[in-house]
Parts: sequence; C-alpha cells; structure tokens
Amino acid sequence: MIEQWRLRAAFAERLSRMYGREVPAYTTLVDVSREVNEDVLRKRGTDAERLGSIGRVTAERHGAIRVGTPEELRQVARVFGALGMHPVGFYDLRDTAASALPIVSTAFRPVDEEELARNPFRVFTSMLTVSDPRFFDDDLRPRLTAFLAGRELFPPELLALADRAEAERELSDADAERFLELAVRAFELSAEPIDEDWYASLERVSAVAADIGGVRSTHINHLTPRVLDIDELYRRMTELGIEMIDTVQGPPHWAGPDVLLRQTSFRALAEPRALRAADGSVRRGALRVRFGEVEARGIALTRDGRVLYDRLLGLVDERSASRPAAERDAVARAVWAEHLPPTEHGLAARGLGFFTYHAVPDRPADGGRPPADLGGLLDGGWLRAEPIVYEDFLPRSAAGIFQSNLSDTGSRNSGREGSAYDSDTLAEAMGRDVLDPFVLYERQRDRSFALLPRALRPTRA
Ligand code: OOG
Ligand code: NI
Repeated sequence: MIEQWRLRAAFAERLSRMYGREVPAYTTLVDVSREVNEDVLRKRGTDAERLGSIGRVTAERHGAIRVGTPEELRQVARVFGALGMHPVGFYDLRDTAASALPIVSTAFRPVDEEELARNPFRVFTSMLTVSDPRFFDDDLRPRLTAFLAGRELFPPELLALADRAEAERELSDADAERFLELAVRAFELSAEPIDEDWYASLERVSAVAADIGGVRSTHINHLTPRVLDIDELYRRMTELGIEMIDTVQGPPHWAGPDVLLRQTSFRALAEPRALRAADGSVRRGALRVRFGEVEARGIALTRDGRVLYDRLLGLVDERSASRPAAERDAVARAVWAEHLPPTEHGLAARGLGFFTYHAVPDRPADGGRPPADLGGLLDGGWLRAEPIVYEDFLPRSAAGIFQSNLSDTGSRNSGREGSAYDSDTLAEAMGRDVLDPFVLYERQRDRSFALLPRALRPTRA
C-alpha cells in the first residue's frame, strides 16, 4: 500500500519531471536553486537549516493552477484531498495594489507539522470570477459559462480513485500508479488546437481569463522551488542570461530575520501552441503564459505582525513613489530597520512573529521565580523560541507575480459593483472548510505552551 504522504511526494516529483520536460528553463531554475542551497549550507552551517532541514527545502515545491468554475474547484479539491492537502487561506486578486485580475484563490497544502515535514507540497489554486460583471459583461458571461460547462478537466476514474485515497489515506500500489498517471496527465499542456477568436475575446478582458477559459483543459502554470538565498539566485539566473522580472516580491533583504515569503520569477516564455482560425485552419502559434518562479520562506507573522507588514508596504510605496524604481529596495530596507525588531527574540517578545516555545532544561538555578511575561521568560533564559515557518502566500506578491508576467493589464469596468466572492464562497463550492492560516499557526504555538511546565507558561505577552 502507498500511504497518503508518499502519494503526495510521488505526485510532486512526477509533476516536476513532467514540467521540466515541458519547460526546460524550469530545470535550470531547480539546478541553480540546489547549487545556491548547497553553498548557503556550506557557508552558514546548521544555521542555514533554522527554517527547515536541507532535505525538506530541497524537495519543497509549490505549484500554481487555475480553474474556471466552482464545480471544477470542487473536483480539484478532491484530487488534492487524496494527497492530504487542504484549502488554506483566501486571496482576492481582483482589487490589489498591483493589479485587477478576475480571480480568487486559495492554496492546498498539508496542515499538520508532521505532514509538512514529510512533504510540504502546496498548490496555489485560482478560480475565475465569472459572475463578476466588472470583468465579464452580459454578452461574454453566458458564452463563457457555456464553454466551461462543456469541458471536463478531471476524468471520473481519477476522481473515484481520489475519493478512495482521501477516505482510506492510502491506495494499493496499482491504484496509486493509475491515480498518479491520471493526475499528472490532467495538468499537462494540451495539444488540442485553441479557438483563436474565442481566446482573443477573453484576452481583451485579461490574459489570465484567456488562459483559464480559452482552452478545454487546465495545466500547471508554474512550479516553484524553495531557495535559501533568493538574491543570490536572482544574480546567478541573470548571469545565465535568463530574463527575470524586475523585483523580488515581498519583504526586502535586510539585516533582521527573514519573515513571510520572498518570491521572484523569470518571464513567461513563448510556447508553441496549435491555434484554430475562424475558417477551421490550424496553424502553429505561440502563447506566453507559463513562467518559472522561486521562493524563500521566512517566519510566519502574527495578526499584529501582518498588520504591521501591510502598513510598512504602504509606507514603502509612499516614500518611493517620487523616486526611481531602482531605489525602492533601499527605501524598503530603511523602513524595515525603522519599524521591525532586528532579531527573532524581538519578534517573539513583541508578539509579531510565530514561534514554538520550549523550556530550557539546563538553565542555571538561581533561586529566582520565573517572570510571568513572555519577554521576561525569554530574556531570563527560561524559554527558547523556535521559529514557525510561513507556509502560505501573500496576495500582493501573488498579484505582482501574475502581473509582471502579463503583457497588458487587462480591463475592468469600474462603473459596476463587483460581486461577492469570499472565503465562504469557495468553501461552499468545495464542500470543505477554507482554513484560516492564522488559526493554524496559533494552534501550533499554543500546543507548545501547553507542553511547558506550569510555572513557565507565560500569562502575559
Ligand atoms: C498564481 C500566481 C501566484 C504565488 O506564488 O504567489 C503565485 C498563478 O500564476 O496562477 O503562484
Ligand atoms: Ni507561485
């Protein structure tokens, strides 16, 4: 029998092999990431593994896929459910500072610490907001709805195997093999000719709408390795002649601890695709939709930490608005140095970052009583804090990654009221809860508190 986590690891690996065949530059990205990670490990020793063992980091990937309807989202949730991946977080990309995209998203990932440690594969999954009239008018919407209703992304055999794997948390060797084959195939780029006129009418709304609703299948959009030094990776990729987007999204590189998520990508590549013209003739054309992305993960921020992060991004926007784009990074570093504590200890004591807390067994006994507050317990050497890694995504960075890979900004009719899509809309579509990332991190922290001797449990922040 193949256990669920092995199924997940095997799926991630096969998807990676398939994507490497389809997009050779991805293989370069994976190779360079591995080299950077090995160099960082050599230079920094065990400290390099503070946010994850080198084994985990090297195997770690996230994918991105896009579907058209609630029904398709429900189906893809069954496929990921088979792999022990649950929807976490809600990202609305229709109204971010970076873009207006006709999608809302969640991410499927393992949630238990042990499951994440075994294999942390996650997939950022976006759904087209077909009923949002700001994007799809009364002419386009019914045509799009009919087109999407007429396609099948996931064959019934795959879904039946997925349901069994989810219920039993394992599959027989033969069923696992069949499941993996069908699941990977569902995310391959289809060779079926694309109706040029239909694709173009959606492209006028947004290139993302065309990529999702202009074709009769879905495909993996990118697969992202994790790297320990993303600035070094950016340099090396640029040296290899691979054109990267202008920036690293997310927090700046600064002297303090890494927090949340930093991401960058190489530009979408022109890939050969068969196009069918109105007269029925088929020609070989090219579309630019798929790209390569890389990420560096840091410490998860608490709700307070996240509010501060969002405020700092706003400050960076404000202060760099009147300066050349190249200066934005320096501005960001200055803003961060001004507002964020430069140590893990500071992040923990100010309640900005998530950590697990552990009693220090060999603390010299000095007869004193432990203080009641977390800062005091850490300062006095009673407790040790271990960082909790951010396992999720950032809406503004995601929008930035999308946008920097599109050739134009698309169009949105701002004269109309947007329709309500929220986390509950997705939950209802899937028949599954969309988990709140903050709650997951809080639980992990609280479990560590519960394991402390009573006298060492902080009663105040
Ligand atoms: C998803 C873009 C967002 C990320 O890592 O934030 C994303 C997509 O292009 O479908 O992948
Ligand atoms: Ni991504």
